[in-house]
Amino acid sequence: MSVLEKMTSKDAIALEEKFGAHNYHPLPVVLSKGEGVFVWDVEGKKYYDFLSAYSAVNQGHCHPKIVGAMVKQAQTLTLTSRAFYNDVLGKYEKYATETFGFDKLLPMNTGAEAVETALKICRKWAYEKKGIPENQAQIVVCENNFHGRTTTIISFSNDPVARKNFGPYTDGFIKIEYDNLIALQKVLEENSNIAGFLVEPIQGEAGVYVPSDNYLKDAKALCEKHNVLFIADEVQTGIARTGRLLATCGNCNCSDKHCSGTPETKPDILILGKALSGGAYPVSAVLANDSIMGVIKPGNHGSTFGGNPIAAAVGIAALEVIKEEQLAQNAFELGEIFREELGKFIPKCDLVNAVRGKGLLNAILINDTEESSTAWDICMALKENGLLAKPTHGNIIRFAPPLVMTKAQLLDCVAIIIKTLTEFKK
Ligand code: IF1
Repeated sequence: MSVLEKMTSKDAIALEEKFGAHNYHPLPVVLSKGEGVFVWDVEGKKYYDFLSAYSAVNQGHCHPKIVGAMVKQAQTLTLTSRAFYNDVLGKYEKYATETFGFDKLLPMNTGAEAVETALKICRKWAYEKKGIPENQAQIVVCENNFHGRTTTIISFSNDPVARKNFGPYTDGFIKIEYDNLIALQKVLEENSNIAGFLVEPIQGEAGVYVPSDNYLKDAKALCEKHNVLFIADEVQTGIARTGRLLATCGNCNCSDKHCSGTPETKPDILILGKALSGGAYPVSAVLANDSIMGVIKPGNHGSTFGGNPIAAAVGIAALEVIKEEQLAQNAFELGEIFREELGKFIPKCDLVNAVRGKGLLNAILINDTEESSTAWDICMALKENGLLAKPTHGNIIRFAPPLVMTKAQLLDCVAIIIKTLTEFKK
């Protein structure tokens, strides 16, 4: 078959099965078009996208402003490397640092690269500013974390599927229970070589685990007390996903009316990715103030594509869309409706134990074991009913639509979810 011939879903799946590494187990749907909150498969069936490419497509599929910026820049200058300056990167760095309220931005490409960059900055700060003896720095992380797939990052994962047989592992990390301030206080009091605390404001892969209301604020206060950097991984929770510009929003400049604007939760190092580009292009970033970012000197860190003109142009457009379309407010308001509607339904449905989340990052807990196929089977039924979602862990289904969804579309999706759960037979 010529690769140009229109292929069926079956053909496409067979090609990936034969020629692609099997590092994923996708839902059997082959997408060929995306627009706003909708995607279409190769047979032309239309779906609501309730995953948003793991919260990368917050601005909706193929947003015209973002695609337009990408195409325009791609026809002008794609990549110079950082061996030279380019005329877009500085504008992007200015816009992004003012948006999030930091002095400096270090541009990277993927979320994992940004996490690795943050770990390197934290360690270098620890040796050169805090005075921790070289190679003795420890970084505190949380049980059930997800920060990416590099060898160092999976070294501090406790997910055997992500970690096993990828050793030897990187040293220098201490794991504590998530949402447990006593555990954080204890580890900070018992160790003088702690450089930083890396935390997800909401644990996405762990099943959209929302911590106690005071957790981030009190964790940051403990870090300040012990001169430890508070590092927020907002790759998934950032860029308006949780109903505010950032889940740790401490930036009083942000236009989001729901933002508490409290600096108590503002991180020392902020990690962004995914929707920083609206899903159009790999764009990630690490933001910090000069007292921290100043430890990075020429030659200490870099990346061929980091800060390339297309990424910079796309990053500006993606952030402008978030503000112009007030997507944080929309996510906040639609998230309230989503949890309220499902909250009314769940007591009448034996299949679901609870709904939880913030903004439009939500999940339902299925009344079955992690090992069961129930969550997967429900997602297969949702697919038949025109809505795409995927289990995050055996018995949890994540629901994260693009933030451009209207109230009418959200209520339509709630109806699809309720219909599917009502009709579902194990
Ligand atoms: C997969 C989910 C997983 C992230 C946070 C860093 C990264 C991610 C908080 C790394 C990436 C993606 C990766 C993808 C599935 C998805 C994911 F939670 F979003 F659903 F795995 F947990 N920090 N999350 O969530 O960013 O290098 O991927 O750009 O690897 O299967 P990346």
